Amino acid sequence: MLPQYPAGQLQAARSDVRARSPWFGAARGMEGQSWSYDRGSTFNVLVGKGQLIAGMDKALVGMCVNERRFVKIPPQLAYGSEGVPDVIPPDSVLHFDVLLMDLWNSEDQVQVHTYFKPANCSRTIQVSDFVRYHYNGTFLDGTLFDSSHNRMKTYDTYVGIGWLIPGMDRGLLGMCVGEKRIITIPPFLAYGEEGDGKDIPGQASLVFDVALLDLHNPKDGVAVESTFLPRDCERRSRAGDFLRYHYNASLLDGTLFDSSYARNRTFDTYIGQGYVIAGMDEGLLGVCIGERRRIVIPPHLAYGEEGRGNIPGSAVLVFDIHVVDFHNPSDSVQVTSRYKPDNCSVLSKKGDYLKYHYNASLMDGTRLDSTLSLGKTYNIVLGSGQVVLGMDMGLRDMCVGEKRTVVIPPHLGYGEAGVAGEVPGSAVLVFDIELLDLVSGLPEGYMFIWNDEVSPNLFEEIDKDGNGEVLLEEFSEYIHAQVAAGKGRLAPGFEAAVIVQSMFTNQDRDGDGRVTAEEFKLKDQEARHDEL
Ligand SMILES: [Ca+2]
Ligand SMILES: [Ca+2]
Repeated sequence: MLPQYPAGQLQAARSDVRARSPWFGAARGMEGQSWSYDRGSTFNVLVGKGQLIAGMDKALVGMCVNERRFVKIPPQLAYGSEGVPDVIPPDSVLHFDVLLMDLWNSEDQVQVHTYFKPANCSRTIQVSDFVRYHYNGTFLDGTLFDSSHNRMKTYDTYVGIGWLIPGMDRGLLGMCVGEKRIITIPPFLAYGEEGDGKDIPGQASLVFDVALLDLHNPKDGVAVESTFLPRDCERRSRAGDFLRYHYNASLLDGTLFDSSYARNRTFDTYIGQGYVIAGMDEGLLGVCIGERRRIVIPPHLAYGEEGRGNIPGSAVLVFDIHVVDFHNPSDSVQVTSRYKPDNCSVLSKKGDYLKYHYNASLMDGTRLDSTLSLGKTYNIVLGSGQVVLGMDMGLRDMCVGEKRTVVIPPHLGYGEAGVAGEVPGSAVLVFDIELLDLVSGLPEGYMFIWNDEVSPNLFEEIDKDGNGEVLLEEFSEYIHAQVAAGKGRLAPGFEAAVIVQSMFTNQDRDGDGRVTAEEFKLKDQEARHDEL
């Protein structure tokens, strides 16, 4: 340290500037002797306060950071004719090489310079908010002393409640996510005279180049914004429903960390039952099918301080979701009649043979299948398990000419598995149906019935050649003749030959290929056997 010496008159623009400067200094008047200082032990002094020799007080005025000056001070502005015993001879001219590294004024405040502001800057940092930001910390001369970028990890902290140095607590206020700022802090609002550890010397002004990535308040709840609401929204999701939805998930700074679209598969889950993070469970309540929502979830309702996978700790999450469908396990089939003909008295029932057209689609309108594209009707026997249960239910009590929309939940459709390549798992299906034809079925359990009285000599009539036994050919010929004559009816929707074969086999008790009079019995005479 240079010895203090009363300052002379000084005309200073900034009369109480403190300077922090390294001295590669030399007093060349001393036969080459010099005082030299490394950068770690700067000379810190108030300018114009008489802490320096008059010449130096004068020479420092108007200097800027990183400026280097060579200063020559005559003895009358230095140590005069007396000098300093054993150090500076009388009448010495002193030469200094001064590099200014830092300066500040006790009147200084925190300086904030925003050099990037995002278009949407609605929410800004308030006292007690929790933030995640990246920063480079430098001294006024540009020397980097710390960087969160180098650690590859954001700095995470509360703002305005003393977790930070006062200058940072103030300098971060009013900042929005995506904004970039330079915050310049005088030492008395940073680490003061003591500095901080080996990195920050005493009396250092600090410059933080800050980029805010994340912002929330511990009091925040889930924020839900509906970005698209279908006009037709009769039903909203509630706890216990099973939802299928697509989503893009990102951090507040826009970093995408997950997407169902990338997997080309919806995310399927029960809601309100803890299968997803708390914020999602809440944010998915009250949605409509087809709705798009932005759900913003604070970390305490997401993955907390720990984070998970590529989700950093304490991160706010933004989910942009699109609800494809939802249902409840207690749902039945939903039938809406879109058209009924004037005469709608004959209604479909179990066993009836139906011919109908359909368009099948998913709730989001994705087309699955259509009989119209095949150019022929779909034909089934109602209640015989030829279609999924929901369809069987949706076709009941329908008259020819009627048009319906039938919504089928997955447990009455294709279930969790779906149909590979055609129907997604757990999908709700929509069928637009038009019934074109209905052939009344036979009473339950019958594959053939008589329209009229049964002939008393039935066996003899069937046994055409009168040899006392009936072969399949005789039996088949007889049944078909009865049907053709309108005396009997086969169950509609099945192969006649198969029915006849089955009837014959039932009568041929010993299975020898012929039915005897003994074997031949009417159904009504025997409880369990059907057909004849
Ligand atoms: Ca015969
Ligand atoms: Ca037999």
